[in-house]
Amino acid sequence: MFLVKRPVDERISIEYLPTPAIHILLLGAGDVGKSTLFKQFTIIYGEGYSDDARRNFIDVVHHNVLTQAQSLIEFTRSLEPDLNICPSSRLFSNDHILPTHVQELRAILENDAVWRSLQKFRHRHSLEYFSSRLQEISLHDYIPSRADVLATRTRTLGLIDQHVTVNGARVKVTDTGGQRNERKKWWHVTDTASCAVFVLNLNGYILDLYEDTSQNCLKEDFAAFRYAITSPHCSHLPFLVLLNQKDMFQQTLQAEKPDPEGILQALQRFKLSLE
Ligand SMILES: Nc1nc2c(ncn2[C@@H]2O[C@H](COP(=O)(O)OP(=O)(O)OP(=O)(O)O)[C@@H](O)[C@H]2O)c(=O)[nH]1
Ligand SMILES: [Mg+2]
Repeated sequence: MFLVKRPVDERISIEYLPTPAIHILLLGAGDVGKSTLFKQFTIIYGEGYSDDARRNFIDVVHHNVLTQAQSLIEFTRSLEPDLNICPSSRLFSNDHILPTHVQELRAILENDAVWRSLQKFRHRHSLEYFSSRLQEISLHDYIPSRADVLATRTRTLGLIDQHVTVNGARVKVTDTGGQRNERKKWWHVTDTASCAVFVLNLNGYILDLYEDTSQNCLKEDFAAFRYAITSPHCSHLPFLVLLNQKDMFQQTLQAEKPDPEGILQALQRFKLSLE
């Protein structure tokens, strides 16, 4: 057995590995943070991200910020139809953020209504994080930092492997796609896997699912977990369940402050989302 401690913002430590070759399979619904863990394996135990490797993320960062800002405006409008924001045509017609766009983007993200809806926005972490980096991102010589790389969001399609060394042991890690139409591919690698790390997003209880907005993300996490754990393909696999995005969960609970009543209501909503 092994123990994996904490996600994104803290180091992952694998304390004990029984054999020289371990194959870890990262499973879970979409957006829970599997690829982010995969990137952390690269940073902590693998090749890391050289300048060249980080340059490959430049387009992803620009694309993430622009598309997420656009969907946030649409999302805000669905919650507050009177929203008074008209982005200039040049802002979203470009596929890159230029220095001349920064002020307008900032103004949009700082709008009160937009800020309120950001709290329930699927890509909150990524957009909130990059909103403090707009100036740097817009420069022609911008190279994403490792933190930028971790904050990017790209849906995983298929299966991606990497080999790392942990305390002298060779470990293969397989990242998988978690959206509904990706999950059947999980079975292509379960035969060789030594264990599955099943990732759930604790903060998913306030989010709607990308594939079906009538579905709650945390409920979907449990449905995906049931799908994996009851599959004959996984009957031989030990599962480790990782409750991820604790930082976002804490922020959501804190946003209900200072009213203790509010915290109780938030916990009640969390409980209801599990039923
Ligand atoms: N704040 C915070 N953000 C996280 C955490 N884990 C992941 N994220 C962010 O959540 C977003 C989605 O993470 P991914 O790792 O791409 O999700 P995934 O599970 O690989 O999604 P699929 O590839 O679609 O299955 C990214 O923008 C990450 O930066 C976390 O623990 N805390
Ligand atoms: Mg992924």
